[in-house]
Amino acid sequence: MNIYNEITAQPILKELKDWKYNDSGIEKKFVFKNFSQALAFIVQVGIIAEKHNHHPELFNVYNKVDIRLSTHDADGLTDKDFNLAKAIEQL
Ligand code: H2B
Repeated sequence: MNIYNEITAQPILKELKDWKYNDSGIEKKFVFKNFSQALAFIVQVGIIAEKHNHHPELFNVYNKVDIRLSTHDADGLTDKDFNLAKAIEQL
């Protein structure tokens, strides 16, 4: 399994709009019209996460959802995180 750092993550991050490297993971902030839309998004992300057997850190306040992806078992950023981010972008 490839482990990426801030430098090696950059070419892949170029294809992931607004995802940023931070502290051995990648993160993005999503903003919705209201809580209901934010919650629907979280549910969709959860379904994808289960399919991938790879799980995000989620933080929600009203219409905002922050997602952080890192691979806990590898203690770093891996292809699993990029694959899940790409799937989330296709929602
Ligand atoms: N999600 C994330 N983000 N990192 C992991 O290392 C991880 C996971 N490991 N989901 C999986 C589940 C593992 O614990 C199970 C046993 O497959």
